[in-house]
Amino acid sequence: MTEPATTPAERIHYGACNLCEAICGLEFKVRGNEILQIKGDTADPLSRGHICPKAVALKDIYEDPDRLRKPMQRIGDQWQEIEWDAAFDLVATELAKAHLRDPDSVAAYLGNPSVHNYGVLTTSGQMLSPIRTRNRYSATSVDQLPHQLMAYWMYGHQLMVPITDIDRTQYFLVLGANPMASNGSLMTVPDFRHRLKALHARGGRMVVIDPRRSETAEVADAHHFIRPGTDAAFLLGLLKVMLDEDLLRPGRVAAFTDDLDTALDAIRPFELAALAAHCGIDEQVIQTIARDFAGADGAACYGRMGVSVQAYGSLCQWLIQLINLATGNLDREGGMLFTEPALDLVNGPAGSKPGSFGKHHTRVRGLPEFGGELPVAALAEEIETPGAGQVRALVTIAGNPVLSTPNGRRLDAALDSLDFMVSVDIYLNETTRHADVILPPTCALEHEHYDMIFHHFAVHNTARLSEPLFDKAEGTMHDWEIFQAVGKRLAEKLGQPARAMPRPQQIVDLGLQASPRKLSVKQLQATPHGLDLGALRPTLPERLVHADKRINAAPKPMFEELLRFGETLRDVMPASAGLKLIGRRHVRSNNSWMHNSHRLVKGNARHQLLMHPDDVSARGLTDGSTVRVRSKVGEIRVEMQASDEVMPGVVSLPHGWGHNRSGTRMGIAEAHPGASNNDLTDEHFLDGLSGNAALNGVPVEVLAV
Ligand SMILES: Nc1nc2c(c(=O)[nH]1)N[C@H]1C(S)=C(S)[C@@H](COP(=O)(O)OP(=O)(O)OC[C@H]3O[C@@H](n4cnc5c(=O)[nH]c(N)nc54)[C@H](O)[C@@H]3O)O[C@H]1N2
Ligand SMILES: Nc1nc2c(c(=O)[nH]1)N[C@H]1C(S)=C(S)[C@@H](COP(=O)(O)OP(=O)(O)OC[C@H]3O[C@@H](n4cnc5c(=O)[nH]c(N)nc54)[C@H](O)[C@@H]3O)O[C@H]1N2
Ligand code: SF4
Ligand SMILES: [Mo]
Repeated sequence: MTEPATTPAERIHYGACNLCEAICGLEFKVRGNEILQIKGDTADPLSRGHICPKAVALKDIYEDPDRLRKPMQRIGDQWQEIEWDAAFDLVATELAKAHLRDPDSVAAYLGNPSVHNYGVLTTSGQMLSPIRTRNRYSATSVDQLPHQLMAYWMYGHQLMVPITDIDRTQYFLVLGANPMASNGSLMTVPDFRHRLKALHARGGRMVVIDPRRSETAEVADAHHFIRPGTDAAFLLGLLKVMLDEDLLRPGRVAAFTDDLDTALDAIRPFELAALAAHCGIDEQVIQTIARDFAGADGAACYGRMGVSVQAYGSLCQWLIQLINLATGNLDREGGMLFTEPALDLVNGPAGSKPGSFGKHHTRVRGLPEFGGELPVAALAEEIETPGAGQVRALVTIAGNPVLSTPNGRRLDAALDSLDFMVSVDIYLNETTRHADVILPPTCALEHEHYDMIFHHFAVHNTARLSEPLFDKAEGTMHDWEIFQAVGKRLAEKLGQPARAMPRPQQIVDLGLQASPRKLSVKQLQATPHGLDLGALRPTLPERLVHADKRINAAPKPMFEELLRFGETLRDVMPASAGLKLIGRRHVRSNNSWMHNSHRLVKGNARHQLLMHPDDVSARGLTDGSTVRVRSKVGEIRVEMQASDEVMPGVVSLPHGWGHNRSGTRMGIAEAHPGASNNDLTDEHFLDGLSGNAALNGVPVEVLAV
C-alpha cells in the first residue's frame, strides 16, 4: 500500500528539556503531531548531547489522555468540563469575594514546575498580585530555602548561590546529594557522569557523605555513612581540624570579607572527638578529608537535599560556605564560582528582589517569612485555625503539596474544609482533586521556554531559547493567558486600576537587554542550540550585591544556631535507638507527577522502603514483605527491601508516591501507587532557623503487618 499523499513530512526541532535543573538540549524528530524520536542535542554547549529517560516521557505527557485540556468544575464529587470564560469568571468572582472579606484569607502555593516554566515565572504575579495576600507559599520551604537564606545574608542576593566549578575542581566533597540520579541541583550539571570521568582523568577525587550508598557514592573515590541530621558536626569537625592544623588560607577574598575570624573563633571551642562521635564518622577520616580538601589545587564542598532539608539545614549551608571561603576556594577556578547568566536576575536593571527575612510571620506558629513567602509546613494549621487571617481560599499553581509537604494527610483533610480552591495544573491528582475549579495550561512542548532560573546555577554560562515544538491544540490556553485572564477580571471586580500585562516573551526580551550581556530574544532565536557564554570565572567583589561590596561571613543568627546545635552534641544515639527516615530520588521518577508515564513506571517498583539487613532481622521482618512504618504523625504500609545500601538505623523511602486516593484521574500512576513519605514527615520538625521542613532524619518505627 502506498502512503496517503497527505502524510506530513518529518521535521527536526531543537528545544530544551524543562523537567529538571539540568536543562538538557533535545532533538525531536516529528511527523505532524506525532513524536517519532527524542534524543540529546549534541550541539547544546551545556548538555552536549546528554539526555535521561524522563525526557523521552515528554512524549507521554503530551499524548497522555489523562492530561487535562479544558477547565473543569467540581460539583460535589463530579467533574464537569466548562468553557474558559465561565471558568475565569467563576474563579475571579470567588477570589474577589474572599479578598473583600480579608486579603490574607486567600493563600497561594506554587510548586516546583513553576520555576521550570517561564509563563508562570513571568506572569503568575499578574493573577496573584491583585489579591495582596501575605499567605504565599511554595516548594522553596521543602527544598532550597537554607541556600537562598545564606546567599542573601552572605552575598546580598537570594540567587547568589556559589556553584561548583566541576570542570576544573580537583577535590569534590559532596554531602547529601545524588547527582547521578537527580542530574544535579543548585548545580545545573547535565551529564554528571562524563564530567566526573574528566575529573578523575585529571587526577581529581570525589568524596561522598551520605547515610545511603547512593548511585553517586558508587562512583566516588570514597563514601562515608553519616547519621542523618548530623552533618553540622562533620562540617564543624572539618573546620576544627583546619583551624588546629593551621590549614586555612582565604586568599584574595579576605580583602572584602567581614567577620570571618569571628565566625572561626566561635567554632574553635568544639571538640573533634565529640563531633566525630555525634555524626558517626571517625576522627581520622575527618582529619584526612580536612587535609586533602585544604591541600587540593581547587576544592569544592557542596551539599544538597540531604543537608538542606534537615533539622540544621541553614547551619549546614553556612558551614559549607565557610569551608569554601576560609580555604580560599570561593570565587576561585576549581572551587566555587558565581554565574553570569544572560538574563541576570542578580545584577543590573533586570534584577529581582535580593530577598528578605522575618518581615512577617505565620499567624498561628510565628514561622518567618523569606522573600515574601511563608514556610509551607504551616499551611494546614493556617487553614484549620479560626480567627482573622484564617485561610479560606487557595490557589495552587503547578504543585502537589498533599504529596510533597510534611504531614500531607493533615493538609489533604484541611483542603476539604476550604470555601474555594482553584488549581492551575495539568492533572487531576492528590491535591487538585480538592479544587473547585482546575484551569489546565498547555504542556511544555506547546509553548516557548527560556530558563530564567537555572542558568543562574549552571556549571557553564550558556543561554538557550526554545520555540514550541507544536502549536497549542484548539481550545487550549497557555498558562500566561490563564493568569492574565483571571488577573484582569479580578482587578475589575476589586476596582483596582488595570495593570500592564506584558507577555512572557516581552518580559524575557527586556530582561535580556537590560542584563550586562545585552542579548535579545531575536539573537537567541537565531541560535536554536543555545549560545556558549564561556566558563565560570571569578566575579567578586564586583558581583556582590551588598552595597559595600563585601561578604558577610558571620550573619548574626548563625551564632545562636551554633549554640543550639552544640546542645545536641551530648545525645549520641545509642545503637538500640529508633530508626531515622530519609528520602531518595530515582532517575526514572520526578517528584510526584511523572508516574503516569508507562515507560517510567515499568519494570521493578522503585518506591520500596530500603532497610539494613541487621535492622530487618532484629525486628523479625521478612525481606520483600509489606511493613508498617509509623511516625509521630502517621502510618503507612509499604513493601520493604533489605539492603546494605543504607546504614544500620536508617530507612530510605522516596517521596511523591501514594497515588491511591479516591477521585484522582491518573490511570497509570494509580496502578503503581506506592505510599507517601510525607504521610510520615512531621510539620513541626523543621530547620529551626528558616522554617524549612526537615524531611530527612524523621524518627520512625517499622513493624510487621
Ligand atoms: N519527603 C520528601 N518530600 C519532598 C522532597 C523530598 O526529598 N522528600 N522533595 C521536595 C522538593 S525538593 C520539591 S521541589 C517538592 C515538589 O513539590 P511540588 O512542587 O508541590 O510537587 P510536584 O511533585 O513537583 O508536582 C508538580 C505539579 O505540577 C503539575 N505540573 C506539571 N507541569 C506543569 C506545568 O507545566 N504547568 C502547571 N501549571 N502544572 C504543571 C503536576 O501535575 C503536579 O501537580 O517536593 C518536596 N517534598
Ligand atoms: N530523577 C530525578 N531528578 C530530580 C528530581 C526527581 O524527583 N527525580 N527532583 C529534582 C528536584 S525538585 C531536586 S530538589 C533535586 C534534588 O537533588 P539531590 O539533592 O541531588 O537529590 P536527592 O536524591 O534528594 O539526594 C539527597 C541525598 O541525601 C541523602 N541524605 C538524606 N539525609 C541525609 C543527611 O542527613 N545527611 C546527608 N549527608 N545525606 C542525607 C540521601 O540518601 C540522598 O542520597 O533533584 C532534581 N532532579
Ligand atoms: S536530565 Fe533533566 S533536563 Fe536532562 S533530559 Fe533528563 S529530565 Fe530533562
Ligand atoms: Mo526540589
